[in-house]
Amino acid sequence: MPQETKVLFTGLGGSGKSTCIKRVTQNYFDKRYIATLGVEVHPIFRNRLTIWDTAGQEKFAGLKDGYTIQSNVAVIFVDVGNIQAGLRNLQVEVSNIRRICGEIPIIIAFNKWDLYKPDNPTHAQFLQILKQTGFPVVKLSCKTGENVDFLIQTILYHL
Ligand SMILES: Nc1nc2c(ncn2[C@@H]2O[C@H](COP(=O)(O)OP(=O)(O)OP(=O)(O)O)[C@@H](O)[C@H]2O)c(=O)[nH]1
Ligand SMILES: [Mg+2]
Repeated sequence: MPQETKVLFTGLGGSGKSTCIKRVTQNYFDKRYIATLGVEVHPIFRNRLTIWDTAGQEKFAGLKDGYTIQSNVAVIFVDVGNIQAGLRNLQVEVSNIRRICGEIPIIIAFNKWDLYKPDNPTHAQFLQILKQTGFPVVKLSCKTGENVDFLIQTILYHL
């Protein structure tokens, strides 16, 4: 693992990046939505990882390229509740990451898994599309806590 490991959290506004950090650091689900302004930097895991939690909302994302520089791994959040927009955004995120950071590992965090309905054909179809990207897909819920630890393990595994 590089000495200072920079983990980029990216994805649309409201996809759950900041909530994920609260779940990891405080084991707490925050049901409020307070949009991140620019970026928040969080050392976690005995300072082995530094998560850069970026703003998903376009109006706060002016310096996004600068925050992305020298990331060692990127986690793109896609929200079950906003799946179509999340998928469209995925392509934008991947090309930005490739342009700025080259061939770093990319992980898809399919968040708000508590909202996933297996009998909803759209949900199942989108899960299939995400898997076909070839990136590791972690299905997690920051609300219930399901697979949040597994996301961290997946990040560590890919470093
Ligand atoms: N049902 C459900 N809601 C969630 C989950 N994770 C986050 N949320 C909610 O989604 C909303 C947005 O969460 P944030 O973590 O602030 O989203 P963000 O990606 O940081 O948004 P920006 O900072 O604008 O980029 C909040 O109301 C959270 O409570 C989840 O797993 N399930
Ligand atoms: Mg945020």
